[in-house]
Amino acid sequence: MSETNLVRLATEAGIGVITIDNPPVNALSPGVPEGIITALRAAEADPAIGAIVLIGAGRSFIAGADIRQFGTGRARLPLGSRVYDVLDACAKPVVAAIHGYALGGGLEIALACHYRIAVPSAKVGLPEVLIGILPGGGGTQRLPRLIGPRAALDMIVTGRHVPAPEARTLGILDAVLADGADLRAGAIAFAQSIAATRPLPRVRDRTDRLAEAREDPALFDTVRKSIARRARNQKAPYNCILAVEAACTLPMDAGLAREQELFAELENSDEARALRYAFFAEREAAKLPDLPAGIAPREIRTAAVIGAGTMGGGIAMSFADFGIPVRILDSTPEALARGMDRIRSNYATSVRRGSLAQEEMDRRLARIHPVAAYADLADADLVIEAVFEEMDVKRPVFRALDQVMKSGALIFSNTSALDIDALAAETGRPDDVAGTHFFSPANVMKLLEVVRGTQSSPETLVSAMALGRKIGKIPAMAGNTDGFVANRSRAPFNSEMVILLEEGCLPEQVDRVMVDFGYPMGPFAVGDLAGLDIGAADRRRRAAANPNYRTLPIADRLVELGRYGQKTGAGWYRYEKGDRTPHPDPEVARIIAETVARLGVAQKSFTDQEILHRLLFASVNEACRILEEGKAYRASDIDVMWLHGFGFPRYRGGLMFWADGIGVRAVHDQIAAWHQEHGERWAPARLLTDLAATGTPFREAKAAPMV
Ligand code: T1G
Repeated sequence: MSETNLVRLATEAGIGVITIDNPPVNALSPGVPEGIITALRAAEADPAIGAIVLIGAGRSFIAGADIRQFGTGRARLPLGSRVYDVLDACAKPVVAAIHGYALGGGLEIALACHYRIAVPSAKVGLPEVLIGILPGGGGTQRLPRLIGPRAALDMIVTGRHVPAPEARTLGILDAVLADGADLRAGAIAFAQSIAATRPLPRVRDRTDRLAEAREDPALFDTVRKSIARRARNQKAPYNCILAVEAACTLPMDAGLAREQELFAELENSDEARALRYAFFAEREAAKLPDLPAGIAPREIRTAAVIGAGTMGGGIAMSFADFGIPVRILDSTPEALARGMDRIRSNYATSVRRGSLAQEEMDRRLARIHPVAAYADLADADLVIEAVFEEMDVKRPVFRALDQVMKSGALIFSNTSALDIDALAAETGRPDDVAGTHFFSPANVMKLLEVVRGTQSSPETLVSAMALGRKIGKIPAMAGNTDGFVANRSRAPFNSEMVILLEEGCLPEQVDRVMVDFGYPMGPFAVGDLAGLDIGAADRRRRAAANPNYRTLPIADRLVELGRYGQKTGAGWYRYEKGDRTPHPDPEVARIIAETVARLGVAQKSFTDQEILHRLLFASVNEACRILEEGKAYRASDIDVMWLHGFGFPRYRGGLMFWADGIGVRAVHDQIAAWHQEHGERWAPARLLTDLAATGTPFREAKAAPMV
């Protein structure tokens, strides 16, 4: 599109209205900044124009710089001639008129204007830190001048979106229009009202709020300490703080130069490349390349959940949290009552922590309706089965749902591994059946693994993916295989971590390595949280189905001894009453030694890297098998699942992106060596061998057609 298409200038009642029109989110793609500069200069030169309005076409103001341009080496306009600088120097007042989003460079453009107004539903933010960089368009220098360094640090270091009313209170916005007001008309009227006002209120001239830093010299170190755990191994959050610090210690132009230096340190960092990759991988996962385009999802106005246990309750909350009325049923009134109590308790905890208002808790609870019979679910648009993870329990549920649910209702299962086709076969409408696998806690974890049955219709699959987005999840498609994609790719990791104990590791050593890598918790501590009895049941099922299944005697021994984890006060670790802190337990070391002696396994010491690679390479290998079997569309979908299902550190991009950083040949060669040393479980996947032979990165692997 030419600059004039991307940005156009019109004059209305003495006001020059500059409209940015770069769908879908008015990103500052090549031609957009240049177009704004051209329009500004024309408006400045036009005597018929007394003031200027900057507004976005479509659904938003400006969503920021075009993220696809980063890392491409594309030259950026030098300081002094960028759109922010031209706005800042404009001789006529410019009003930013904001709807939808003003994010990143979009908000920085608004900050370089003289005034900012918005509709109530608008949101503003500087989310650059979330993609591993920092606001490079003057935001780190202007925002502290406008709202003070403390509030500016909160926005810039967290990257959070700020709703218009709060932005008004903070001082970012000069006005928020009334509900339903026409933004363009409101902006023109506002521009007319200030057209003659001089001097022009340039943000760079505001220094009063910077006094906050002088009054609190410890401000920046306090923020650095407050983010230490969350920003572990990352650079961008700390550079954000340094940039804001510069705003409080340097004149504006020197501060802008310092901002550029700090930005340049980040743009091509591993952290930024990984976070940019994750951003686009999440959006790519929503695309179903083998389904016809343009399929409309079924409308979901009401939902139902079968099973009021931990998962069923969390799923019901997921609907209520996003305004969807949901009915919930369990096998007995007592079980249902327990489920409702758990839901109330979960919400009450959020209210107690201050993350949820009491009124909002009441509104959400009012959307969750316990019911006594299947017949009470009949007119729901969708139902999710979340009963006990046994086929003998699930089959009759699916038969009952088939009897009662209205025609066209979507019938989903939350099963984490069981055969979707077998469940669909219990109904007369297998095309309406699919898996929607939530991750615990279901109302918190973002991943929704959509599992396609052989007969799931395209409309059913599109509807399941749309449901994910509707309830704030990140949906990703999986083929119907044991463990689907997320848990199947994770299974070798879960085995290998225990096998390492047979060879000389201790749980706390493995956990330290994985926490240092960036996981919020070590895998053994996570096991204690989830319950070791659940893993043992899964191993029994797999061993019954596969005589070659590699058993885990140490893990089985703990379960035999009743050490299920936090719920029994001891598992891989010991727990003090009422305290969830894991403590290394000499009893576990004794159990390990006893088992090792019985197995006669040679002992060795491990480097941190070997522990890390033994766990993650095992899963990379399984991920290759999943791709070659056509059970996932793309390697980046597996990354999305690891980011949002297992807490893989986002600044490393995802399992496969991280493996690409090591190199497909190096990964292959190490796996081949472990194949020689440890046997068949380490046999390199065929796809891995093929990728290594051609040097093709994992993220460019061609998956087999989804089956
Ligand atoms: N650049 C390029 N493409 C973008 C984009 C961006 N900034 N934002 C969105 N897209 C694409 C996205 O990939 C998808 O493409 C489509 O638009 C719809 O997006 C100088 C350096 C605005 C809240 O970080 O947070 O400014 O999949 O599905 O759910 O200091 O998009 O359709 O092909 O997400 O309604 C800072 C990133 C950039 C904002 C809308 N800005 N975007 O969410 O739609 S760095 C951001 C978002 C910067 C300056 C710095 C969200 C959204 P496709 P979507 P949505």
